Amino acid sequence: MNAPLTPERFTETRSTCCYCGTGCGVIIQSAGERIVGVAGDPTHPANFGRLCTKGNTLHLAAVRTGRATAPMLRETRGQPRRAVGWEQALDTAAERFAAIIDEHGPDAVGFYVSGQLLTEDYYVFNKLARALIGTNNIDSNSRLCMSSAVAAYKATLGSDAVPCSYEDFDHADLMLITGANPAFAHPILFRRIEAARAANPELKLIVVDPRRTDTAAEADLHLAITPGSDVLLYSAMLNVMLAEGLVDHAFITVHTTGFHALRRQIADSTPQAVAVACGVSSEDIITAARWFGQAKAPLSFWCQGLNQSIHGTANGAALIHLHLATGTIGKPGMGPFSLTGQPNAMGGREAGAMANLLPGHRNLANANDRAELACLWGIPALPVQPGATAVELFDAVHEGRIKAIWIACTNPVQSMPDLDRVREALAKAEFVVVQDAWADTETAALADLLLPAATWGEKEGTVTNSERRISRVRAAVPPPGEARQDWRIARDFALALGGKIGAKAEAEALFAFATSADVYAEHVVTTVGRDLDIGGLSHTALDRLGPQQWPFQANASAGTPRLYADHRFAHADGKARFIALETTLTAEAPDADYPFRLVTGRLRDQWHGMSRTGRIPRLYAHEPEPNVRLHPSDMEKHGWTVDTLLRLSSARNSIVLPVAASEDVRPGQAFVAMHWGRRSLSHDGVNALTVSAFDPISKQPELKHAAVRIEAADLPWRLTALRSAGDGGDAAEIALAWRAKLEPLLGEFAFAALTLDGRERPLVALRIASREPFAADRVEAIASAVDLPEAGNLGYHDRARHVTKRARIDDSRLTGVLLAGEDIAAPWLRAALRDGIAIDVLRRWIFAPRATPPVATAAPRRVVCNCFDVSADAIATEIRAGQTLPQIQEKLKCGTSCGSCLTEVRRMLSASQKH
Ligand SMILES: Nc1nc2c(c(=O)[nH]1)N[C@H]1C(S)=C(S)[C@@H](COP(=O)(O)OP(=O)(O)OC[C@H]3O[C@@H](n4cnc5c(=O)[nH]c(N)nc54)[C@H](O)[C@@H]3O)O[C@H]1N2
Ligand SMILES: Nc1nc2c(c(=O)[nH]1)N[C@H]1C(S)=C(S)[C@@H](COP(=O)(O)OP(=O)(O)OC[C@H]3O[C@@H](n4cnc5c(=O)[nH]c(N)nc54)[C@H](O)[C@@H]3O)O[C@H]1N2
Ligand code: SF4
Ligand SMILES: [Mo]
Repeated sequence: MNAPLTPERFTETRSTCCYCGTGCGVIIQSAGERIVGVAGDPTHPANFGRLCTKGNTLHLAAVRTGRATAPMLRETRGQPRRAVGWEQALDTAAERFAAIIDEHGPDAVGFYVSGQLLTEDYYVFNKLARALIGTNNIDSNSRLCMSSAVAAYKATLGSDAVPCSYEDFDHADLMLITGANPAFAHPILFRRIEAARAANPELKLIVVDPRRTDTAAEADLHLAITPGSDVLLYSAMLNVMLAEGLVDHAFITVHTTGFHALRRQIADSTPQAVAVACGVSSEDIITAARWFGQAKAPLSFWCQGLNQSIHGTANGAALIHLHLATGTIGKPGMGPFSLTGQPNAMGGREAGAMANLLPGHRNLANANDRAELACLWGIPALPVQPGATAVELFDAVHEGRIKAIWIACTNPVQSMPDLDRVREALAKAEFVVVQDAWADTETAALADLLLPAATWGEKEGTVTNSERRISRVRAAVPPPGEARQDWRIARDFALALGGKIGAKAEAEALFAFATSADVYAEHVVTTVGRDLDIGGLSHTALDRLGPQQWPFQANASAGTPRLYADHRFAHADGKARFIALETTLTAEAPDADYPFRLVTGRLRDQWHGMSRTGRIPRLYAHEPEPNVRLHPSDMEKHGWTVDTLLRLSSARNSIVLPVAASEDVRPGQAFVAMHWGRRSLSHDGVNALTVSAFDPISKQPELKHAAVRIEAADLPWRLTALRSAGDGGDAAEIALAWRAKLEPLLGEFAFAALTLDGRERPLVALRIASREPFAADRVEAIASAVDLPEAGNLGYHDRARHVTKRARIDDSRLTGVLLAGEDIAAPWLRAALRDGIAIDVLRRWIFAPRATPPVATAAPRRVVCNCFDVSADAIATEIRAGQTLPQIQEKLKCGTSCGSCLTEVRRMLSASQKH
């Protein structure tokens, strides 16, 4: 163990958290070339010093395990990749792209980038695609995330701008949170919502979510609607407001158009008429409408529950309509606030790096916008042919229209819907480039050329958060090995490509950027005179002034917290619009073949495909294993007990997961988290099942919903392998080695899950299930992959029962276990390994087929508070003893640091009061 570092021994660098769109300021603590800690930045206006569980552990993800450190090239498919120098890597890429462009035209190549890139990265990629190559085939994973919100804002308000600020939380008297679970997905914003409620007990909270999330559990009114029924709900609310005189007719007349048409369209959507389709009572709909209509300052929030829908644009618009009808926009405390998911989804929208956008909030479809940009870039014209959006992009690759694809900072083979098709597409592509910070992602596995990118803590640039606030991202340490900044990789590729397509001089002129500050300066120019005008900003200005909200014009002294204060909207006539609404529910309605409604979403402590959080053992403590959640009544009906392995099938594919009981989902619904993919499972996880149908306006796919069939998987034969990394060891490194060795076998397993656990003594856990017992040679292949061969370890073998057990002992402690054919002791052995119980206590029990632990200390536990490692059991014990929240916090410390567990602790308390 290293000696603790005193503040004098580390350097502090101010930067921004690389996870969610809250955009918290962090202070990176580094010693030499190592990041050793993080702290919240007390001066940052997004978080004032707080960080959530993920932000708090950023330094633990700043490890080398699994990082991409050198360009790797595969000359022939099926062969391994080999390390090459940057020059050769970029030259090869340029040659392949040039050949394809030469033969098939510029639209035969495409770029798929990410809301986790910095604005500068985005800008260079965008210019590369449109100005140098001459294709609009550049889209972003923001298409899976925010594009419905973008489309809804544009259609109604005329521009893609979140009109509100975080400070509005303190002035609202009603909050409506819909299709969002900020208690998990935007925890620091949720802390600010809690603070606002504490300061103003009159502040009401309505939550609309099919599930009873931690966010919903805090609500004064929770509407657990049927997935996809949002438009009906908000239309019915508007009907009530109209009937009860709660709309602002003067505002509607002066500042909007389209109201009469909408009014006609929704006339039949009364609370009574929609209650059944929405799955909630008409009384609750009326209450929600009255609260909203009577509020002086209603503030509404939405995220993926609305965006990821085949009518995501209508969902957002229907919510914005409530604000337009009541004139509650543009003043303190009110307005429609779309929560951005990724740290720089907003920056990507500003830089226009999506198929239908152009830099500076320009539109590709607008000839004027194209001409302006061509002039700024000094090129004759921009390509006109619309580019392919995410789903269309992979479809085009599948159909051979796009032959080379460049994927940067996103992991589509985990995050796109209908993954079989995505895999097939990449297999058909002639050339796949993946630019990622880590080498072991699902997408990286399919790359012909893998380019190592610098990441958080190593990068320079800017990001824009949910409230339009631009913050600096700064490097504290150099990137590992050969890894490079993303913008620089894109620039160097552009220069190499220019030489191959006869545009060397043009490329040099277009990409004359020496630093990311140069890139930013040019980005700023593209915004001047536009709604997001940041003419007054530069890297140095941001360094001097701190994070700022746009617009921030030249000579401004402060940014702009609130838009539309004068109620002049961004459409040419200055008026906001009510738009016609699509009211189908979901792409797939449950039927006799696929009777369950699958809902997908996020967990508190994991980030997307887990390439970062999935390496931090303690971040598994809150949700130790992948599962599907069903209502207890559905489980009872089918005779499924907790942990039964179930097969979930959609019209596309099927996967196996253990079941967990949850009263948070309604009967007939199933919930699976989006995080677990092939890094953790023997299959693709939930996106093997999801549907690629998308909203016709925003092109955002319906990742939230699918119809599925669920049945018992009947996989009675089990194998568990556990391995401790020892005190302070790197369990992620062990998992990486296991996965590499198991790779050839994984496809044969109906179900396998690889997870981490523990804290001071982290461990790796592998679970496999099969219909038939594995033959001895296969058990030995697994045993050797998990480093538990027969030689040198304790063993037990029962041939008749197909049972093999092994135990590894180092320094008088149990450090590894293999249980094949009989693993009922796995839970307590796992706890014993994690707690480092001395072997003399355990020795005679290791191979015993017992389900209960022989020693009191080793009980399986789920951790609720990650800061202080407080388990659900410990909290429950205090609650049973009649302790109050302050008393529990005083004793156990849970919820006193980052606060991410507070909602859950409060839920446990209120559940106990009900019983
Ligand atoms: N811990 C964590 N935080 C994250 C992320 C992460 O990976 N992990 N990712 C970030 C990103 S990129 C994003 S986009 C955000 C996403 O943030 P959120 O959108 O808040 O998170 P989700 O869990 O995807 O979905 C929110 C809720 O929508 C509900 N929902 C499903 N269908 C419907 C419906 O038809 N109507 C309504 N009203 N609700 C529905 C789900 O039950 C779910 O609780 O989180 C960001 N923050
Ligand atoms: N079923 C279902 N599917 C979903 C969702 C859902 O709710 N349900 N949500 C969707 C949403 S909202 C989103 S945003 C997407 C997210 O999906 P992805 O974008 O695929 O998610 P990540 O795992 O965050 O991928 C980011 C990748 O960039 C890499 N990386 C990290 N930092 C850097 C860097 O600085 N440079 C480079 N070049 N690489 C870096 C990481 O290792 C990782 O591989 O998932 C979508 N998919
Ligand atoms: S809320 Fe958490 S994940 Fe989001 S930016 Fe803040 S610290 Fe990072
Ligand atoms: Mo997202």
